[in-house]
Amino acid sequence: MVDMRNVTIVLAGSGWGAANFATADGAQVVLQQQFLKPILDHPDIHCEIYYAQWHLNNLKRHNNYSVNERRAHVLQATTWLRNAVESAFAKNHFVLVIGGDHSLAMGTWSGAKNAGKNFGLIWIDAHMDAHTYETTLSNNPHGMPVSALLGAGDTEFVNLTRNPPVLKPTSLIQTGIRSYETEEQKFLEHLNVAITYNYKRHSYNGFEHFTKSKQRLLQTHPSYGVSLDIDGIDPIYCPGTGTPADGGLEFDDILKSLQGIIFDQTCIGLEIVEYNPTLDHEHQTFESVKKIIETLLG
Ligand SMILES: [Mn+2]
Repeated sequence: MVDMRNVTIVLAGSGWGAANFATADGAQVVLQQQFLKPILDHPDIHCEIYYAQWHLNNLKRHNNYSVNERRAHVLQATTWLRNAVESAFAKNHFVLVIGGDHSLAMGTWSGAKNAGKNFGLIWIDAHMDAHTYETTLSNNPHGMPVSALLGAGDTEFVNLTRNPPVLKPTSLIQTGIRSYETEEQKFLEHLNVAITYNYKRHSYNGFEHFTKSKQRLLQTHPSYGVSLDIDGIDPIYCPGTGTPADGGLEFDDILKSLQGIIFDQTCIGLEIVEYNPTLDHEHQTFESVKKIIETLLG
């Protein structure tokens, strides 16, 4: 007899934190192209699914929104997401979040903290995402979630959780990192956050590294979560993303790392972000995201 797993899937189609608003469309494609069907049809899974789309038509997808307007929209989307995941985490559901851009991470993991979860986080990304409005060059909030989760930067981002910070520095491991600014690096290295840099293909075994990171976090936390920015993966597999960077993790290592993770009782949840369908080449990212979702079942 197999244990049932309760799963809550939240599709949060917001691109307000990114330079390219069409990052919002990743959630829509995942839903409409039935990428979730293997999860929904799985005999050992009870599933709840929530969907919100912050849609802008092509005429409105201009770049003239002020920093404050975009910040307000990011707060709206992350607040909605936090509320959507909080009760699911509290009921020990496996939470799967599909973005949208990476600013949504502030909502996902603030919700986990609010639900009383004590967890470590594996952050897979080409970028550190550890800017604040003081250090940013772009003013894009998808470059700021790590600082917010560590309790630094914009007060309202930090206070998405009732008891900041969401993460202690020892609760965070970053992997795939290869594109960042000095201020971010100084901030994280000063806090002694574990960062694994990844400039070239095959520079380390991504699967082995993921396994070790998980074991390390589980020595000091009862559970862990995963934040997957698809630009952490080598862009030859996932070109459809707003800020690709050469090199990165091997796709097979990602598939092996996440294989069967839905049934891993120590894993509280996973978010998959920064899939921008309008930037894809020959459906490569489409196929990769589909495969990532399939591998979650084992
Ligand atoms: Mn990111």
